[in-house]
Amino acid sequence: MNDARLEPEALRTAMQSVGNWAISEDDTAISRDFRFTDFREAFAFMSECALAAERLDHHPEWSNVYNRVGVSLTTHSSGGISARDIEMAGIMDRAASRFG
Ligand code: HBI
Repeated sequence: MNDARLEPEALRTAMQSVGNWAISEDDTAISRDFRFTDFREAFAFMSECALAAERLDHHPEWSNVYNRVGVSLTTHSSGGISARDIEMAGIMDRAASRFG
């Protein structure tokens, strides 16, 4: 998976393959807010995603307040959104879908 910044058309196509992620105004990151039943589920989600991030060597910028997890993904080396961000977003979508 390369770190090259996705061009606008490729980015639009790639965004169709993930859930309700928003592109930042400066087109450098994608973000999504996840909401779970309780803190336990939120933290279990974060734990699962943390292991995936290590496997991918692609780490989210995220925050957690009780049952909510806010996530932002960007590719530092290209200063924008790459296929790695899209891949990680899909992994997070699928992890979240396994909770209530
Ligand atoms: N995580 N989200 C994100 N973006 C990056 O560019 C990134 C990362 N984790 C590790 C990393 N870059 C680099 O340390 C490795 O690709 C070498």
